[in-house]
Amino acid sequence: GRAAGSVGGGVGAGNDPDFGRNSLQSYDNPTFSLAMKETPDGSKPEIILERSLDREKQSSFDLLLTAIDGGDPVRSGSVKIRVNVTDANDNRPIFEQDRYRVTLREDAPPGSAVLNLSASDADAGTNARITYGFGEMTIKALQKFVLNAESGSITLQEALDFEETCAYSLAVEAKDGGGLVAHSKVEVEVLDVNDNPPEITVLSLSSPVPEDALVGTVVAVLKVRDRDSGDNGQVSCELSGEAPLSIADSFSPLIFFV
Ligand SMILES: [Ca+2]
Ligand SMILES: [Ca+2]
Ligand SMILES: [Ca+2]
Ligand SMILES: [Ca+2]
Repeated sequence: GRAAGSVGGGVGAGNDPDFGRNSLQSYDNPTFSLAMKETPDGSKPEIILERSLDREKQSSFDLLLTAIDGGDPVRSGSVKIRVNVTDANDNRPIFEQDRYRVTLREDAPPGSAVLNLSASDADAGTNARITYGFGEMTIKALQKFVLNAESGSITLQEALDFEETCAYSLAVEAKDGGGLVAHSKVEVEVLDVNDNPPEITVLSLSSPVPEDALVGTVVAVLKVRDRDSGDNGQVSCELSGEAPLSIADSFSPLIFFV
């Protein structure tokens, strides 16, 4: 015989003349509806998806399908149906931070930990499985740093030199198993260490000096340089020994006067 479908506790029975002989119910869910499909073997209830699914909000639905006869007293039979939602890769990974900043002393030994990247993915299984990698970067930066694809940890691979490069910008990526990618940046600031002694260069030297040289005669012109920065590169000079000479500090070349 024919039957009417209803959802939500009896809504929508319609004007089916045979309503009452058989009826079907599912409840609790606007996501699914019941419809009766006419087939040569009679009409059959079908569960129809009414709304788009989101596994990240609800990963399964428990439905109760009840059939009621039209007898007196009414008899019914019911079956529980669980609908599981499989995951689609509809979320890309998200980095904890859009931009990371770290500072490293230039004397940090190779192998030093720089940073642990962390990204999350709302999907499930391989769709949420994240691997890390570097994006497009200078060869120099790729030589200095290494990134563990599984753990997201960045370590120093090669010694730094503040005097050569005082900052690096690392482009990092997190990719899920379905190929969606997130991007972030790591700004590495290298801190100066006093690893260079001052260098003294003799630019000119008048020796021997005649004994009748006038007081104030320039005897030597020197250049003093320190490759470090700030206080580490500030140089002051002193002269020791017994000669009647002094240092005049005229910008960078230093001049010795008699
Ligand atoms: Ca994903
Ligand atoms: Ca998903
Ligand atoms: Ca120095
Ligand atoms: Ca230095």
